[in-house]
Amino acid sequence: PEDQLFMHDGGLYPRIVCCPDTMKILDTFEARSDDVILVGYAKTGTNWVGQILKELEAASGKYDDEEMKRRQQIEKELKLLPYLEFGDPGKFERLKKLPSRRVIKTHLIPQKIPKSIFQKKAKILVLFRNPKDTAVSYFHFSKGMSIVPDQKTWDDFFSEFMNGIVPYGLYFNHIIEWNKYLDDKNIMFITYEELKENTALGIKKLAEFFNFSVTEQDIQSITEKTSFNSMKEKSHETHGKMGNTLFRKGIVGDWKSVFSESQNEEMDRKFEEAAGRTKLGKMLKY
Ligand code: PPS
Repeated sequence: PEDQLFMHDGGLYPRIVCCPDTMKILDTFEARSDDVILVGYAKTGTNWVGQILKELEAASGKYDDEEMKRRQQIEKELKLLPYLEFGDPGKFERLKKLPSRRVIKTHLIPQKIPKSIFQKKAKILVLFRNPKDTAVSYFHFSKGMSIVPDQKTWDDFFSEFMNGIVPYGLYFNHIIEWNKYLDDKNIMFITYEELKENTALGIKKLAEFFNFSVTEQDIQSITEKTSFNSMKEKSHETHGKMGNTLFRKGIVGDWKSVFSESQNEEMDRKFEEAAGRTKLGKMLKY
């Protein structure tokens, strides 16, 4: 495991994208009060929801073509990897040059979220997905990316996932920890399933929460632009070779074709024993 994962402050991180020196200085990240923060455990749909937020920001900012190009150029030059914890430690300096409103994504557990995000009262969207589909998505991704050690079969992966021996640790812990923030007015919780069921409505709720001023028409167009098929079609442009692994199926309930009866029981039991008892856990019924 040392090859692919490293331990920092009690947490496991993927070496392929996270650097120990960056993890050490996460708290030097300087948030702005108007930052748009998206938090979600790996494979919960963070690329999808991140794109929705970027589209909302652009529509709300009413940037003309020239301004849009200027922003894209700055972003390109800054060479910022897509998650706060990814890349070299110099990124926190470079992030200061990114024009507002910045959309910042992370897979981190709340204890590791840079403190200035809370101090500046930046709004945070916390995304969850039912743990079974999350595990299946993670398995396919880890095979494609070799970010998890020795994941040759689904059974191996299932066992590691249930024991938290995967990047970002045990998914259930994220639920238990975020549950403590349920009453925080600066934090909104949403599920992948809810967003899938009625995407336009979900996008509308996100716009209201982050105070994006958009029209019904904007919401319709963002719904279309961020559909699974549209994002998959563009994935070579946006994600290069990784596109095919990342935009896999984009559906709810894929776990049913993968989980064995006993794995299903084990997950139900362990979920009920831990995260399932929390209020947030009850929102994630699947
Ligand atoms: S990562 O690698 O942790 O950043 O992955 P993440 O983006 O969080 O999650 C990947 C899963 O999200 C699905 N996805 C989508 N679903 C619906 N609509 C859209 N537009 C969309 N884009 C990505 C993606 O297919 C992964 O789920 P699975 O189940 O593997 O298909």
